[in-house]
Amino acid sequence: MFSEKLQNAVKSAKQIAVLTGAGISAESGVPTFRGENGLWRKYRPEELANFDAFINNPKLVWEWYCYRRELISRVKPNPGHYALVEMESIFPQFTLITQNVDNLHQLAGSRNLLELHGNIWRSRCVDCSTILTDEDVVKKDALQYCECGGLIRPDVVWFGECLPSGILERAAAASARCDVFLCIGTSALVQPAASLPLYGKRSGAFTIEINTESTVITELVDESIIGKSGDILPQLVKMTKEIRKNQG
Ligand code: BV8
Ligand code: ZN
Repeated sequence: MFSEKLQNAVKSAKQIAVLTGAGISAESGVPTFRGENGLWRKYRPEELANFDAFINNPKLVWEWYCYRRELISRVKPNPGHYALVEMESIFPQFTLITQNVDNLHQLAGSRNLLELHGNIWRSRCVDCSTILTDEDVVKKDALQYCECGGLIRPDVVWFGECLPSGILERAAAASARCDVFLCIGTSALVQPAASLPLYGKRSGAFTIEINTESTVITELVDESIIGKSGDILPQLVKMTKEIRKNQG
């Protein structure tokens, strides 16, 4: 399953950077964005995941997020999420960068985690930016208002919005200093997240893609492994432990 080159890279690696997308949560039952049963098959991103759409039709957008929260509240992390938790304990420097807002990495136990696009379980006031995490706000379908009177929105990054300050810089720094860059379950279409594997590649990291199909970056990575992350990641961790144990 794993080439000699990949095994050697993992054997000597000190710093690992991992970028995950919706594909790592697919086996938990969370629909991806662009797959055939993707979340966006019914809607187009511009209709929902942007600020103007929210201001023009807050009820539709808020209901879409409540629908996704309801769905996500019923799923669990899968072996792919747990494999990354194990990987974090193997490598001295391990940075997990996720585009996902589903909180499944946190539930699985990942610690050094950068959320590029926010978190669906947090809400935020449009006017005063107060962050709300209480479950009630999350569960109600009806629009919610802050004490200041501002409309409450999901605390996620919409198209056309900048990523949370500092997060992208930390993700780029981790990508530029790692020895191995793992890109898992992303179509690599959304910027600036999709540039991170290239930072890794350009800085000399051994770049690995794990995806059920090829993507726009497949040609660029050092190793493309086609398959489900929930199958491949546990095997990658098993191989890593063996190879580094034999290293003494
Ligand atoms: C920004 C949060 C600076 C919300 C998301 C015009 C105007 C403004 C901006 C732009 C513009 N043109 C381009 C841009 C930039 C834009 C962008 O990239 N657009 C793309 C679509 C062209 N980016 C932005 O706007 C970003 N901000 O640039 O700020 C700026 C500001 C103003 C003006 C200009 C620039 C903000 C982007 C963040 C958007 N928010 N999510 C929410 O979730 O509701 S993005 C959304 O897509 C999710 O976060 C998701 O994670 C992300 C990426 O999708 P993927 O994770 O890759 O999911 P996808 O379904 O696509 O792919 C799944 C993959 O998994 C597939 O490859 C599949 O094969 C694989 N898979 C499936 N099952 C498995 C598997 N792999 C392994 N195992 C399996 N079992
Ligand atoms: Zn407010």
